[in-house]
Amino acid sequence: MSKRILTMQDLSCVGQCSLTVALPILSRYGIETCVLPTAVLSNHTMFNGWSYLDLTPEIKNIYGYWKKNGFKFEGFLLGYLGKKELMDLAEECFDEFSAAGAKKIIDPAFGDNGKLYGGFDLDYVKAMAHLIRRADVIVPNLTEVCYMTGLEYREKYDRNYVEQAVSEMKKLTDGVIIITGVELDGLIGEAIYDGGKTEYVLSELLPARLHGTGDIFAAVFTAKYLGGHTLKESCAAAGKFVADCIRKTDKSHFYGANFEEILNS
Ligand code: PXL
Repeated sequence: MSKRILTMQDLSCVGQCSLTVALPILSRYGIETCVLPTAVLSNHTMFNGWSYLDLTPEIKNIYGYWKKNGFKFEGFLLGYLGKKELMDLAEECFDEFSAAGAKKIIDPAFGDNGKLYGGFDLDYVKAMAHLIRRADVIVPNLTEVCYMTGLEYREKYDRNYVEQAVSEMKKLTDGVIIITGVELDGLIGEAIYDGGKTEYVLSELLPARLHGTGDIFAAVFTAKYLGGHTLKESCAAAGKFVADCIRKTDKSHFYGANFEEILNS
């Protein structure tokens, strides 16, 4: 039986990311996916300016009807939320709409390459650092780890640094910690901490980094993990999917990764 899950993130009209990535990927993997759009943007924020319709004021109204209908979700994938006021609403969503055993997967999705995405500030980071105590699995990149924990951001690092990053994250959450986009020994992948020793899933490092690949990773990971695969298997599948997308994508623009061809292959 297919799982019914909820993904809460923005809807960017142009530029593949967030909902326009999560929805097709999760559906393709057989997960019934309900959406809670947190904002509608003309385009994602790597383009030159964007409009932003904040849907925060509508969310209580949506919850009212969900309560009335008794909706429950067997999993949650949170990505780019947009406003810090949404953190309390995310917690309310977990409290009201979790089916028994529902897994909460959170991608902080507020920065990369040592910088915050446009429109975010340190108050948002602080609110996210608080929200992730509720996560069963958190999938930040090193930029997000550094902002949330205060660890110094480095371009070059070794396993010790990554494990220090894991230790800092452990202060914020009891959930599984998966640090994405970790580059070690000329390879790229994830550091996974699930209570024991930190484990790594690494594969070929491609010369390009593309916008929106974090969202693709989170969606494939969620589909696999909620589909019953192990953390390591889910990371390996998601990492391979992202690498295949990068190989297929024209790198001269910001429209996002070409995941459609991979999804259909
Ligand atoms: O991929 C993360 C993301 C999601 N949504 C919006 C973004 C970004 C990254 O910049 O701008 C609107």
